[in-house]
Amino acid sequence: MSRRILLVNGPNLNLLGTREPEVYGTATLADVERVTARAAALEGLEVRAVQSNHEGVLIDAIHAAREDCVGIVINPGGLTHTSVVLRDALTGVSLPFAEVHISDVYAREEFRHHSYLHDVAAVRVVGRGVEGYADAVRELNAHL
Ligand code: CA2
Repeated sequence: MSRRILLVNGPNLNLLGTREPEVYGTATLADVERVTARAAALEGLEVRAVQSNHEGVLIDAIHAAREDCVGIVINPGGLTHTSVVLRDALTGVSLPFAEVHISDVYAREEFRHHSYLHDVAAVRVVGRGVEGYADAVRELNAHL
């Protein structure tokens, strides 16, 4: 049976490819999901993808991953900088996870420099664009 990872994209990432190309590039969310699935397949992993603008939906998806996933790749969007709830969900399910940011958050506003996940993530990939999701899959798989 193939191992599965959960890909989580948080609030506003459904807008990828439609605005702010100078920050996030021109790839869409569908491209992100394709890049991730391709990298995962090469590692012998399947992907279930979720994107939501609602924190509770993301929390429920993370809880459900306990049943059938071996790890999580997550770009939490702005929740990175605000959400103890998301941190608690990720630590609560005890699955190793990779935190991904498309942009270089450290080259942007100061409020983006702090992550509520940074010390509990198994892997962090920052500022490598959409290909960063593929790097995250490979680096996470090394932890599985
Ligand atoms: O660089 C990243 O991947 C971020 O996680 C993206 C978040 C931002 O709040 C983080 O600081 C860094 C924002 C996602 C919103 O994405 C958009 C894409 C296109 C147009 C508008 C928003």
